[in-house]
Amino acid sequence: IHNIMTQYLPRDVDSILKQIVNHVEYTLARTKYNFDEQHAYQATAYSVRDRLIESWNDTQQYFTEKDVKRVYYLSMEFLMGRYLNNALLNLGIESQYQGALKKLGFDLDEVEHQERDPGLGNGGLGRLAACFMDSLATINYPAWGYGIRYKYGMFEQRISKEGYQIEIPDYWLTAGNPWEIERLDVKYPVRFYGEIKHNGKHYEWQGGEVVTAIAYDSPIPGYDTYNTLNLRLWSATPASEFDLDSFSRGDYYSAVASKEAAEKISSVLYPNDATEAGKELRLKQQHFFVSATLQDVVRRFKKKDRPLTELHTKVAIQLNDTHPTIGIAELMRIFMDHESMGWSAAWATTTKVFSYTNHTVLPEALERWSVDLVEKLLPRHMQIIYEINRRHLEEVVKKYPGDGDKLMRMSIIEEGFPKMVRMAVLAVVGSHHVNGVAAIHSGLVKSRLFPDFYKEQPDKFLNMTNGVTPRRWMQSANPALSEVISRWLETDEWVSNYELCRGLEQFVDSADMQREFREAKRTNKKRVAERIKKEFGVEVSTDAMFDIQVKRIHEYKRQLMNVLSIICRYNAIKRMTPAEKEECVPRVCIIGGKAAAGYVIAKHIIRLINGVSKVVNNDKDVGDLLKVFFMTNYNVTLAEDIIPANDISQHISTAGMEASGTSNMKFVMNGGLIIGTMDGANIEIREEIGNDNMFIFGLLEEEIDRARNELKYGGYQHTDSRLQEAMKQIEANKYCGKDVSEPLLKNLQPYNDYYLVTRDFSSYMDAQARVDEEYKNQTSWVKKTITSVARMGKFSSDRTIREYGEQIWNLEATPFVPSS
Ligand code: 26M
Repeated sequence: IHNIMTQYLPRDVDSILKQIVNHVEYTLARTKYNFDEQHAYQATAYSVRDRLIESWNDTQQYFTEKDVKRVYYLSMEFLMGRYLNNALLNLGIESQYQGALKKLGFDLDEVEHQERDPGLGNGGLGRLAACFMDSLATINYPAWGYGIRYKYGMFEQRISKEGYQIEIPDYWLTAGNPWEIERLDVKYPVRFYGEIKHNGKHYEWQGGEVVTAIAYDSPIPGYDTYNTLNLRLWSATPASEFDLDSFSRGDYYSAVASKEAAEKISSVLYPNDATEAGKELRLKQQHFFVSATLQDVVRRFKKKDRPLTELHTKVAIQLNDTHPTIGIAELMRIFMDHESMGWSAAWATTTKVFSYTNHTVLPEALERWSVDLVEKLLPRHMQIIYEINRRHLEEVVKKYPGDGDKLMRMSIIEEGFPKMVRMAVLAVVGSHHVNGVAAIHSGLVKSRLFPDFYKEQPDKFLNMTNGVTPRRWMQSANPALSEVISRWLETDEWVSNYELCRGLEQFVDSADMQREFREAKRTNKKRVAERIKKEFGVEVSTDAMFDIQVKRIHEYKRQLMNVLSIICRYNAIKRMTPAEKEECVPRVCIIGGKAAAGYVIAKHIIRLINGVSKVVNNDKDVGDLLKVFFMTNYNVTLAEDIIPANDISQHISTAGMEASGTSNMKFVMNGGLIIGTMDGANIEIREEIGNDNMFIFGLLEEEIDRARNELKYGGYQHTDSRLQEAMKQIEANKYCGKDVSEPLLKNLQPYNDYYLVTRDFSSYMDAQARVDEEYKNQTSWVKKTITSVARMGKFSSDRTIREYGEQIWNLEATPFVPSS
């Protein structure tokens, strides 16, 4: 194993040990003879951080010296997961740290488990941002991530003894965060409310409330490179000026209280995933981090003396969904009101800087803010948005005189009561490129979301199929399989060049390789079986098929269809003769995921799963043939534990509704097969690995509208007797009370079944039967998994990021090579 970084780091176990002990003594102020695992973690983290700080500073200085173009990835969410193991692997010093900690009486693995999982994101969108940071660093692109340092991340999920979800606040900073550096000197004022004045030359935004954004920086190491990027998260604090008004009124307490309010802005991550909440505080969060970021970016650009009209030659800004879209108006405001640029020059530059990634076509997820709210909170931005819209519509009118409908459709403002600002339209108008996140989704972005815009500027719209980092999702999460891959390929370079895994295919018929793949799988299943034993007190067999569906709970993801099919499987087992039971493939069904706190139906689905779990797991007739578990608190750390144990995973959204999915990629890379619909990246995975290596079922996207109408207007009613039986049992409250069963069943009535659960059900059951049949032939099964692992190269986020770099950002890879 070679790693470029080891040349530059003291790599002997003893000097590492010394550094750790030093931090125990001088950073943690503990005696070196008495510290526990948590202190060992803290000290280890600080010693790794020390190594990163040097490369981090060198990298940033190098980028500045070379005056390279940088990309700024703006995201409300960065779902980073734990840092320690990732840093050790990227730096290539894991074994040395293992040795040093061993000498101190600790096990690296256990020390790593002391780290809190920073959950500063909801799901796919936040995790994508994290994978992108890893790839940006690894490819040596000059890049920064910008976001919010929430005090409370994604809530911790617990399950009550009755089976309901409970949300616990996630104060993840209790034991401090060794991976961040507080930069009290990097701070910017951010204004809200107030009025607009014209001073004869330009507009000025005055009054209102001002908060200060403070920077917290975390180093992002790349794999096998010295380059280290920066993730800058902003925290809100009271502005330093005194509230003289309150003071002069002698109102000390309200002066202090108004300062307290500032910190609220960065206090909590909104735990919604794909449903727009429309809360004022959320818009405040957006403007807060975007304004601080743009001030920071412009300041950096202005260090060299040159006109701001050239900003786009050194700066690309990627909007991760519409959440940071207010930045388009904010940059215009900075250009015009602070930098005295005219409208045309300001707009020309702005639209060369921004690009926008759309992550969903669900109408309920598209961000819209009421004009009243934007006017109140960000009065100058509202003026600017109106002017952007006026000029934009002027062009439309010129081209399509008299076409009022077109005007309505293309307007940034939705006319209605109340009037709304459509953030997605603002993002499209203000960006040079707009991309979807998988081929089918990018097609829908053009045909469904923005057809009028696509017609005018077809080249503006691109596809950038998502990817995931093989460092975290294979090398780190699955050392057993990674070791097998490296041995057969005689290199570990596949970790940063996934295409090399193609080389595995030539050995697919080797009984040795097949055995090693199966042994790795068993290792991973054993670990999960132990976890199940500990958490549920239930013994499961590693011979059983491990069937996993983990993702946010949402109707379109159809966890309900999964649990319905589990009920059918249970009923079938109950009817089996002993001889039939002999033939039956045992399954362990694992479901996990959080429901947004206010998403009632999603919470009911969790309750039903827990009810089914209880009935099935306690039924003596069933034995090993079926076990069902709802794994609580699904997060990045839990994903790293269970994904490597999958035999099969479920990605069964209604066609056209899952923009991409990214866990589907992780599951296959870890040696499992997929049961899924023709949706999101499933389609491209099938293209890469072959139809024979997947279990595809269900209606196609182009069939959905018609099928929905048939259901709704009585042209179709399912006749699946298994489904009827399952629904009858639910109705009889066999698994849960009627508070849960009634609303769930109501949603399955033909006229209500928007997600087509009953329509796709038979096809789904057929696919499940094929899964059972194929699993009986373990040799052909493992061959399918080997072939799939070999062919997943497209889904490395390194490929994705290269495409963004070449087609959208226009970046050069800029590796820093230290001289010593
Ligand atoms: C909106 C309003 C208020 C609070 C939160 C939100 C919000 C937060 C996250 C809305 C959407 C959010 O994420 C959407 C998301 O995660 N989309 C997923 O993006 C992945 C990466 O591209 C895709 O793989 C998934 O298919 C897509 O669902």
